[in-house]
Amino acid sequence: MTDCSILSGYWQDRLDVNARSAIFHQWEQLEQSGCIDNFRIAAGEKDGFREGWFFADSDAYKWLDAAARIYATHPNPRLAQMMDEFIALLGRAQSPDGYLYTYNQIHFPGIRWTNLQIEHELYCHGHLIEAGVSHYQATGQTAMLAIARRAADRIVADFWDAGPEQTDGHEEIEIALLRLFEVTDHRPYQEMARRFLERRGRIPRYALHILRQYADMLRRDRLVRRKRQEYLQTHPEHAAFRLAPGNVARTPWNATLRWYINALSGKCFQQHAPLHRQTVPVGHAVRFGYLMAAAAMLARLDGNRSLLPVMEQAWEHMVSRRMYVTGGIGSLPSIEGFGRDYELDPEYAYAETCAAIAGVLWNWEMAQLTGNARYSDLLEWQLYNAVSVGMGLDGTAYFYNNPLASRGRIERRAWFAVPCCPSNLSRTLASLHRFIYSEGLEELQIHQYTGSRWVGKWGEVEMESGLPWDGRVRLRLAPRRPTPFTLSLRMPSWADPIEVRVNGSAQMIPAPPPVSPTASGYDPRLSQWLSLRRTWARGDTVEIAFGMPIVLRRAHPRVRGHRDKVALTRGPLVYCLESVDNPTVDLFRVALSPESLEAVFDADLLGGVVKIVGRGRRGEALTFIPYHLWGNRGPSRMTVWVREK
Ligand code: FUB
Ligand code: ZN
Repeated sequence: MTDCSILSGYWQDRLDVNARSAIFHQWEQLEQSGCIDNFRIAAGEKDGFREGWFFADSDAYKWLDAAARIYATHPNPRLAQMMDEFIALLGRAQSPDGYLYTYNQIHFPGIRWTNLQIEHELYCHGHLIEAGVSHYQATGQTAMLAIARRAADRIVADFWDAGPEQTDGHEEIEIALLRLFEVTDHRPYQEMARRFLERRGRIPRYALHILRQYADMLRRDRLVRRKRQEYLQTHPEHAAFRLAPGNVARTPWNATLRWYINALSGKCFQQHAPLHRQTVPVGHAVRFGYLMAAAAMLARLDGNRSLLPVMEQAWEHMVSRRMYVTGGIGSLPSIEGFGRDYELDPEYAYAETCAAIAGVLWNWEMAQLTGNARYSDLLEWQLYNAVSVGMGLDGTAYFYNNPLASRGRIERRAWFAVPCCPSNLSRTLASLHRFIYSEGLEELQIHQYTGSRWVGKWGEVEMESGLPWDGRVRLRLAPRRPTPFTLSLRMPSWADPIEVRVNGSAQMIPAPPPVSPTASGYDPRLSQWLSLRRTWARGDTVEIAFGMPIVLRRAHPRVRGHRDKVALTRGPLVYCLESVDNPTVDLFRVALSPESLEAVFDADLLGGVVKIVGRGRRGEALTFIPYHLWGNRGPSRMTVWVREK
């Protein structure tokens, strides 16, 4: 896991917050919300009532996954002890045959795999398995891996020859089984993932099936509520228990109707068509991203690329018509997923943090499969904007959905009734080092620019980077002996001009390819590789200067409500106006004077940022901050898109 270490700069600071604050805050919240007690109850060690959603177990597994990944780079005995104790608890809660799903174990003992479309049973097992893989990779210990394998073996035994109804409504198990295959080399895990993917979208009369599952879920939920009432009669003190509030999202008037249409057609769960026909991104955005990530992982692992054109088309469609300028996906809050082409309302934008994380996973797989720079470009953009916005500066306050405009109803919160994003974010941040370098037969690719050291088959590379504030990057190569290979550098879509010098001598930069306008105004397809082939020797240096002008991005004319509006970006960052910096300005009406804009470093603002200052057409002073930092200073209004006229 650690052939690359992040050593300095912007991401290093974020990783420190993740390791020193976020992970401990999340554990406290999991304890307070009863999520960990659910395992104690399942293990028969605590008398209590199981609380939280049926998929609550997954949040604890994602915490363990995150903790393990953090431990790999920030070892800490306290964290190790917390992990060990939790793993021991999981071992006691797990049924002897590998099954572990506290909702059924506690409320419906003996009942299994009955509501796969809605209740996330396989999704939870998937996160359990992923935690096992991460813990093993981080520590080399096998206790958690053994729990994960027992669960995976149960699934292989129960689902090997199952029908299409036996596929999960929330993809995740596929990624988990493939990750488990990667560390165990046990082929049935890979084959099981392939079968789950292959079976999707083939359930006969899906509308009827999902209605039955929905009715069954409600019936079971009513039983749980009744049990709760009975429990409260003997334990009145438990009546005070409250889950954290749900997230707040602005929804369009026809949200419920659209939920039904999406659910009955199967689109919400990517069950509307077999995978080889899923060329358009639809439905729940996290599920869609996990599905695509799993399909791409499988292609990488088994070498069968027959689905690659499907994924490429789906990606093109998403980028050109269904993605926000932040890289966020999902414009329909009711289904937490994709709307129609060009339907990108900034206030309704759901753009869940987990959906952007799914995008990162998918992009990384596509980058490895195709070697195309566009995927790493979008990965970077999503990380800096649609993912990072999910965690506040001190690691203890989160967003769930990430609109691009807020009139004051959305605030960061310590926790949510559905806390799927915080630990997902933490495990992603803790793995950033995986997305920076990749090594081919005769090629070293640099996908991301961040202060880091990489050790590979030829030797070492050290990188210093001023991003995202300053476009200067410096690489020092130290091959063990002079070695011929190609050093490929991603030329970001956002950089203009670009200068690259190898040992002081300037290199030719390829011109970006022609592209048609995207819905959002951001286009990762402009990114490409600069390939430098030579015999590299110890002490060689590459100096890069990425031009980072302030860019005024315009939405496609078919995106409603965006005419005469611009979104400001600089380098990989999207900017926004927040009322805290502009208390006397009407953010939604002010018209910008583009020629007045200037980028200024402000050491006292939000821990030190480059802000963009300028004027409105009536002389109003305007201050723009990086979008991912909004909401760190109490309640506020915010907008990314600003009038130009
Ligand atoms: O349902 C599990 C997770 O919680 C999903 O990925 C999120 O969208 C949220 O619904
Ligand atoms: Zn989430």
